[in-house]
Parts: sequence; C-alpha cells; structure tokens
Amino acid sequence: MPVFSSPRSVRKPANVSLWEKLAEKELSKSEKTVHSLRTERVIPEGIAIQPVYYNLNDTNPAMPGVKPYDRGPYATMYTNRPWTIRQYAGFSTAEESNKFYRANVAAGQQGLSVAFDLPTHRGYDSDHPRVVGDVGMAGVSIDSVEDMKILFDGIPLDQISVSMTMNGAVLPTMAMYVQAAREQQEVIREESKFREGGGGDDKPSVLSALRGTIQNDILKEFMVRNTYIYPPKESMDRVVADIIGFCASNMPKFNTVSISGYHMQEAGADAALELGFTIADGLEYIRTAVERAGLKVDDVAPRYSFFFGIGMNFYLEIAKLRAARRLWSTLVEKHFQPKDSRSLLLRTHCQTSGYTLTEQQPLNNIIRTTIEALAAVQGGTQSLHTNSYDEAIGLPTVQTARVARNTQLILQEEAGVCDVADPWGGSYMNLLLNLVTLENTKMESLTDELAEKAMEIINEVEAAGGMTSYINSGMAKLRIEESATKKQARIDSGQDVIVGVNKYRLDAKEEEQERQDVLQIDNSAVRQKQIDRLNKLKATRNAEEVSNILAAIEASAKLDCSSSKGDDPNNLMALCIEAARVRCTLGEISQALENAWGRHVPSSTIVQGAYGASFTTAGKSDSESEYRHVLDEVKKFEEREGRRPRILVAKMGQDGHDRGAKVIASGFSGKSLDNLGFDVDIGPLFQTPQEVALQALDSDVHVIGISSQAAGHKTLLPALKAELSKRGASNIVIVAGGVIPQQDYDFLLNESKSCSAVFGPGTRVTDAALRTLQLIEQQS
Ligand code: DCA
Repeated sequence: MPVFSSPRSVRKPANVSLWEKLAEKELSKSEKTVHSLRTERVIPEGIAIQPVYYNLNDTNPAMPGVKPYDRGPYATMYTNRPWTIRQYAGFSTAEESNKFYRANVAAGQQGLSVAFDLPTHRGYDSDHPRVVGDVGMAGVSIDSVEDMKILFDGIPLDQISVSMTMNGAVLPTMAMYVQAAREQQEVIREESKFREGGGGDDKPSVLSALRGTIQNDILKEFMVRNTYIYPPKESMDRVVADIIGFCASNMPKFNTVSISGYHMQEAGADAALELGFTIADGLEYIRTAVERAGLKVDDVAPRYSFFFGIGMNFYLEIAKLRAARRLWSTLVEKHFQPKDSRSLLLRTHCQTSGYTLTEQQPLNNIIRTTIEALAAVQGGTQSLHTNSYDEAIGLPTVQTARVARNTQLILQEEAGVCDVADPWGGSYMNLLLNLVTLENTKMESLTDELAEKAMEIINEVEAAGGMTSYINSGMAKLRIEESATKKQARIDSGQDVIVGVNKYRLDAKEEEQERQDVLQIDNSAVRQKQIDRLNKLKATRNAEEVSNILAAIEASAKLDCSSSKGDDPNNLMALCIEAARVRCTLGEISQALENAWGRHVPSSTIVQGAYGASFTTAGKSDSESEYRHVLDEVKKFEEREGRRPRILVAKMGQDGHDRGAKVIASGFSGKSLDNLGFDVDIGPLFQTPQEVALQALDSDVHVIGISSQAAGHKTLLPALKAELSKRGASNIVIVAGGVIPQQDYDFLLNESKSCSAVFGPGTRVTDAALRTLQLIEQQS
C-alpha cells in the first residue's frame, strides 16, 4: 500500500505506478513535512483534496516527477516540500546585509540570495576611480574575504542554502564564499574542542556540505545584462568550466550554474525567445563541460539549475515552465544520453518581473506580483523571489520587503496552493496527450505551442553552431532588442494595457498623494568605509604570499581548458580560494585574470524600424496622429536648423542595464517614417562622466540622454554637468530617464541643476521626444 495513494483508479497505467514509487521514495527521504499531509487532505466542506489528479481514461497519463516532467520535477511537489522562499537582497555594506538576512531568516525566509553591487560584479575594488558612483548602490560591496565573513556572520553556511548572483567576478566571489565558510567552520571546531576538551576534528570538509547556487551564467551577460569582464571564449572555457569542474569534484550539493532567462525577459524578450535562448544556453554549458573540459554529463547536469522571469501573462507563464521542463529533458536525452535521470530534471528559481512594476499607483504592484507569483508556483517553480512594490523607483525598504515575502507565505500557508501537485494537468489549455517525443506531439495546447516556438529558436541557434557563435554573430542581442522595442510601441500606442499608466490614470494631484519614499543610500560613506577596510587589509597581510598566488593565477589563465578538472592544481577556482585565504582583494584577483585575457569591449547596435512600425499598424487613430505630430515637429526643426536634432544616448558607471537606453535610441532614431527622426549616437557602456562629455563634444550633439537604472544618478549627473561646463559646453541639454525616484527630481532639476528633464518609468517615447525637442529649442 503506497503511502501516497493515487486517486480512485482501478487499473495502474505505467506512469501512475512509476509516480507512486517516486512519491514514496521522496516521502521516505524527507526529514520533515511542512504539511502533515501525506495522502489526501480533507477540507472543512468534507471534500478530500487528492495530492494529484489525472484523467482515468488516459492509457498513460502525464504525471509529476515522470518524464518529460511537464507536471513538475518531483512526484510529490509542494504537497511534501513547498518551494523555497528566496528573496534576493543586498544592502550597501556587509554589516547592513547581514542584519537583513538574519532578520529575514527569523521571519520565515528559507534560503538566502545575495545581490552584489556593480563594482563587485565588474571586478573592481571600492577604491577604483571608475566606480565612484556605484559602490554599495545596487547591492552589497565585497572587496575581500573579510567582507564575506561579515556578510555571513551568525549564518551557518553548512546548513542554509545561499544563492549568489554573480557572473563577471564569479571566481573571486565564489572563492571568498568558500574561504569564509572554511574559516567559519574552523571557529566552530575550536569552540567545540574547547567545550568538549578535544575532538571536533573528524568533521568532513565544509565544502561537501555547502548548498546553494552560483549564477555563473556568462552567456546571457553578453546578450543582455552586461556584467561581464572577460571575452566570451575565456569566460566560457576557463571561468565557467573551472567552477563547474571544481564543484563537481568538491562541492556536490552546490548548483554550479543558474541558467537565466529572467534577464532576457527584463530586457524585452517575449516568452518564446526567453525559453528558446535559455534552453540553448543550457545545452551550451553541458557542451563546454563535456566537450571542452572533459567532464561527464552526469557529473555536471544534475547541478545545473535554471532561472526564469515571470510576467503578467498568467497562462503563458505557467505554460512556459511546463514547456521548459519538457524541452530540457528531451534535448539533454537526445544530445548527451545521460544515465542519471537527475541530469534530465529542470529545476528552477523564478522571480516576478521588475519590468511590469509601475511608478504610478505603486500599490497596484502588490497585485501584479501576487499574480506573477501564483503563475510561478502553478508552473512548478522550486524557489521564488517576489519583488517589492516600490522596486520600479528604488531599493526596497524593510516594510515593502516584508509585504513581498508575506505574499509567498500567504500563498503557502493560507491559500492551499501546496495541497495539489500540478493542478493544470488535464486542462485543455495545457494538456498534452500521448507524449513520447517532441516529434509526435499533438498540437492542442498553449504548452505545446510555446514549446514548438521555442524549439524553432533553439534550432536557429544550433544551426548557427551553438549559443557562443550565435551571440558572437550579434543575432541574440538584436532579436531581444527588437522584441523590447515592439513591446514599448504596443504600450505607447495603447495596444497593451498597463492599469494606472496608459489607462485608468489618476490626475497629477492624486498621483502625488500615492507617492512612496524610497530608501536612500549614502554612497560616499559606504565607499569610504570600504576603502578604510581595504587599506587595513593591505597593511596586515603577507605581501609575498599575495604576489605569488596572483602570479600563479595569471599563469594558469594562460593555459587552455584542459586544467578545468576539479583536482587539477591549475584549476582557477582552487587557486582563487588560496588567493582569498591570503587576503588578495577581489580587484587584484580580477586584474590578474585581466592581465592574461583583457577586458571585453562590447559593440552597440540600434534596431531600426520596429518602433514606428508597431505604431502605424496599431489601428488607433489617436496614437498614430500623436506619432505623426512628433515627426512633423522634427521636420520643422530640421528645416530651421539645417540638421536633424542630435542626441547621445549614454550610460555612466558600471550599470549595464541597457533596455531603456536601447529602446529610446531605437525609438528616436531613423530617417524615415519608421522612427521618430532624430540623429542618434549610442555611447559605449560603463562610461565615466568625462568620457560622455568628450563623446558629446566630438559628435556635436544637441542633447545627452542618460539612462540610469542603478541609483548612481545623484553622483554621476552633477559630475557630467560639471564636465560639460569645464569644456564650455553648458549649452548641451541633459535629460535623464530610468529608475529615478521622484524624491530626487528636485535635487537633479533645481538644486544641482544637473539635468533639464527626468523621464520616469511609464513615460511614452513620443512624449519624451517632444519634450526633448522643446528643451533643445529653448536652449538655442
Ligand atoms: N520531495 C522530496 N524532496 C524534495 C521535494 C519533494 N517534493 N522538493 C524538493 N526536494 C528536495 C530536493 O531534491 C533538494 O534536495 P537535494 O539538494 O539533496 O537535491 C532539496 O529538497 C531542495 O530542493 P530544491 O528543489 O533543490 O530547492 P532549492 O534548494 O531551493 O534550490 C534551485 C532551487 C532552483 C535548484 C537553486 O538553484 C536555487 O535556489 N536557485 C536560486 C537562484 C537565485 O536565487 N537567483 C537569484 C536571482
């Protein structure tokens, strides 16, 4: 008699028998169940809720935990163990973040997820001149293992799973985490020796106990997120491969790569693109490990995990996770023939979409986040972050972070969401009958159709020689940017509704009343504190040990990937752990690698035609006439001035989120009716204010448009203004857009006079173009 009985079935199709065996195994492994539920749960109405449902007339129904896993990677799913509530957070200093993590764990959070600041991502210490505006702004600043130890103080790293979103400076960060865990264990050993009068030395290495996930997904950085450091080949062949190799040998419980579609969705990819590109990335990571680093598929694939963004299309997002599991299991089996069934399981983290949050009527964001969270768990996610409702305008406060976490606790503990595994199995919208392989699927549901569209994209990538070649061709970036520009045009033209933004908008006074204050960070104080700690560290360490290990890292970086295996003395992860032990800084380790490989310099493209095309086909006469009005104004300007209005769209500091900049550049640019008719220059990423000023002068622009997503605006915009004045170019208009809280507008517009307009979230591209034109005219 199985503990986990199936519904009233008289016969046992093969999948049902298999499911029963798997469910029993899962239950017997579990130390505790969050619900006492083991079989059915009887609700007060006297109805028995079964742990899973299927159609009794099916000869072999799809079941959770059974290939191809549409219905979930585990047989029992949340009925046995709910998804992990894992809130992504990092607050300026290690001390502040540690306080926040400890409070959250006490309040019911089940796993940690660290957000690092941009200098850490890009491999710079806090005292580097390029990062003056960025230290501590969008996450925690980590310069050395000393910071890492403070970050996890009082948090037993051998017990709580830790996720770290890190891709560029992933080697030093992972190494500092491992070294912090080792030193934490040494302290515990010493304490227990002291208490017990000896002993305590027989504990296994802490490395084998460490549980968690490192993002280590560099491919999507080259496509969208831009926090890479080194060129694609070295990043894949040595950074990614050496970490995977080291963990396969030494850290069996650690997920070595979190293959992320989330950032593609945030950058504007639709669900099919996000799904197709993410699965194609995953295949490329297996190939790197197997074909280049000589590892076995079953040594690595069970510890690959995924990360998807969940937007507002409820049904589609559920279908996306179901289709993802099917595509992954089918393609891994086809291409790599693993023997361990765990290699086929797509386990995923999800995050509700930041892009769908609005600055206007921010409380509506709680509703959006709840709907997205529900889609993620109905789709069968393993772990979830829910956004705070103020994230469209700044970093979350303690109160808004609590609401976000409670959204998940309410779903888990009040709404009964965990009572049934995959309630969507059997819905005509998602049902998949007779599934054996992708080839003979019957196309009758959203899951099928989305899987098919994603498969077309995967085939396109594979035909190009895999994801690295596809990215190098520029196609991946271009397809996502085109999708983002079309989405913006659909919103601006009213085809896609955003409540409170392009429909049901409040008047200005009511909007003012709804406004929320956001957390302010004193960037210069955080930076000074980090610099003081760096100076102290450098004064007390052994300089010879430091220079020897940095030289060894540089020498190893010059080798090929045959040294990626975990036990190879040249494995970069092993060398970086030693570097962390002797107190090398993150910047020094990154520089040693940069000496061997150089820093990657991206090229920027502008999508032509996508914005205006959506407008003129929208079929809404109002929005089309507004669009034509902007074009007329631009034309008049050209007749008067003898040239078109010229804008430099630029980003400063280490903020690589360029969706806004790219959409503005695409929307404004173009000579024909397709776009708004400006002459557009797009600056490289990661510029200093001085570099932006020089490019603006070189290109003789009328206006500079600064896109800021990472909270550096209060330092960087005044610096840009000063650079222009110094060069006698105060006539160049500065406008800014992105994630800039309303409470900073007065400082930017009036107090520091560092820009002439701020275009907040939800500004239509046509309105921004018109206002920019007026500002140029006022200036001339
Ligand atoms: N019955 C029995 N065991 C279960 C069940 C179930 N229904 N569900 C989960 N488990 C087990 C798993 O097998 C796993 O055990 P293992 O570590 O020995 O394999 C354990 O419980 C934890 O479950 P898992 O699904 O792995 O959930 P997490 O530890 O939260 O990991 C994952 C989720 C997506 C794999 C991970 O990569 C992650 O946490 N990512 C987060 C990334 C992130 O935060 N990014 C920030 C942007």
